[in-house]
Amino acid sequence: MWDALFINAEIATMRAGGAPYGLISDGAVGVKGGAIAFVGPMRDLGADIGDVARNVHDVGGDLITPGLIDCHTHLVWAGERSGEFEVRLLGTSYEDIAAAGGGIMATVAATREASEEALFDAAMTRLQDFLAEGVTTIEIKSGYGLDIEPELKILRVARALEDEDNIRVRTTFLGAHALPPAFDDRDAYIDFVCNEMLPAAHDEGLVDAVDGFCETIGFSPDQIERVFEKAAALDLPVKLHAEQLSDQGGARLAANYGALSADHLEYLAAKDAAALAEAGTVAVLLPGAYYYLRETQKPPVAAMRKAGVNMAVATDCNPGTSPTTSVLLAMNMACTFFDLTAEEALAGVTRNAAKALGLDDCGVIDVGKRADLAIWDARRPAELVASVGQNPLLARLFGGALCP
Ligand code: DI6
Ligand code: FE
Repeated sequence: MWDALFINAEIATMRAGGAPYGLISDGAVGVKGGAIAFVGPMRDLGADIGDVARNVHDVGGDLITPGLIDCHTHLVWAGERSGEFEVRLLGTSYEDIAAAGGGIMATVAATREASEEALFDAAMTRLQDFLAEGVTTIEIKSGYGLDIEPELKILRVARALEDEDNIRVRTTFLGAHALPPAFDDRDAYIDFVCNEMLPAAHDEGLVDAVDGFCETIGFSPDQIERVFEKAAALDLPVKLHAEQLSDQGGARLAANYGALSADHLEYLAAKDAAALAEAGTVAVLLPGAYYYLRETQKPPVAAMRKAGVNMAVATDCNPGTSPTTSVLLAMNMACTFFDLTAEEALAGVTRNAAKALGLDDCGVIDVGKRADLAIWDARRPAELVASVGQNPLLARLFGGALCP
């Protein structure tokens, strides 16, 4: 039998291929040993639920979804960048600020200065917002250290967050995020990333995936390719910040390397959608960065949909281009700005977000999957997507345990 049973629920299982949202009305979810042991209509439960009687939760028609997954964040940083926001309002571009040594480098300077404890506390405060919105898995990138010790510090903090709270953390090494001041040659820095930083982080067991910033103000496709080669040699999956500010062909490169995801993609050429679909590379849409940079170029969502690309949605939580901790807001923006359907937005933070992290034990409600669930004060899945700045979460279940 079950450790706990949730009855009278509207269940958005997010299983692909069936009813919209994989919806089960008048449903029940049974949990055992941290996994889902039953999901289906109440009428399939049978009469024998007696021995879990104390752990039967009647949710009275409320909505249950998979726990949400944010598959792209830069959660661990120090300092703040409101001054940049002010000058951007007056017309200075994000690239101009980067060229003048601000932007990512401003956060790198503050993050290098900060102690591991201070970084942990700041990140933990942000993490609470994610938990409050029903997030059960979060990806966290390094990339604000850009030297061995500070990169390791960020990744250690990310791992420590997982130890401390009821959350699953996937770490991504983003050494190839920007050129640090100690280097004036991008190729030499990439050598350092490949030969020293990435191996050091990997040796400590701190890396689940490897990412890069393929951009005029970041690194060229050739330089990123060297990072991907090193990742392959270490048997680590790759992801890429691609086509955020210009079309560099990064998404094609990512697809060639069988990347888990290509992220941003505002400047993706529609014809390149096919390469992502073929490789099974998830397109991670980050509408918060689009909004905050007041971008006008939109990712080619219709072409990606037509090509059969799996699309995920994430916050990109970072101090410079997307200072938000709200997955629900990202879902809404993915619809209003990028024309996702409400169902695509919810799939983007559940089923497809799991794919973008290479996880196949979460992101849908199905027998055998982890019992990571969110219970909402809502009757229809679209309610989660349709509101702005509201949070109807009632409860979060992590590995079968109800979290406070
Ligand atoms: N693209 C982004 O939007 C973040 N990193 C990246 O490669 C922003 C990083 C920052 O401005 O701090
Ligand atoms: Fe990012």
